[in-house]
Amino acid sequence: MRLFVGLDLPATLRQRLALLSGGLPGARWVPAENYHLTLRFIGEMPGHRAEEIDLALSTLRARRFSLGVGGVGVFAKGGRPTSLWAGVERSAPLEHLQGKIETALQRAGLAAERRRFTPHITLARLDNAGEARLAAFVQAHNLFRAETIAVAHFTLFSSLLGKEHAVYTAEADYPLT
Ligand code: 2AM
Repeated sequence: MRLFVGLDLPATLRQRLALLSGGLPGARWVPAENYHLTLRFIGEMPGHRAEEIDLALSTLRARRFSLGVGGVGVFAKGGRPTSLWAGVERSAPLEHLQGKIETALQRAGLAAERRRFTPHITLARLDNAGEARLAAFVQAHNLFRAETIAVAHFTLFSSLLGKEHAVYTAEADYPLT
């Protein structure tokens, strides 16, 4: 199973984000049902490890919090833009939850994540998006702000890679207190 820990998003926010799709040649837009915020990518795990991970996550205690979403940005690899995303405000409770998940997963035997946590919601993968068009898109949507959302649980997702898009399934939800 390919696993990751994340936040699913309310329908109102998905609808709002979906309005950003379009008007950018070279963008493969993520379908609205796939929008999510990754807190920790895990990767391929055998079934028995998935159970240990679930157990570790279910003992974690953290508080509910609200999350601000706004702005758009681009990730690039080797100078080439690879993905377009909506920004997520960094906040102490979000960082705290992410840190607790990291600790729980390390206790369950996973190697430490070396990448810095950069909260984002991927809107599109980019193949040869023209630089000028991309820059114009980012500028046009930089003032984008969505309603603040209430985060009351986090989720262990499985991901089945498909030809067009991945299929994400919520395997377990963990309530925040
Ligand atoms: P992305 O949206 O920025 O591409 C499920 O695949 C989630 O895990 C996606 O949100 C993806 O982030 C993230 N992800 C996929 N592969 C990853 C990797 N090797 N390292 C970190 N995150 C990854």
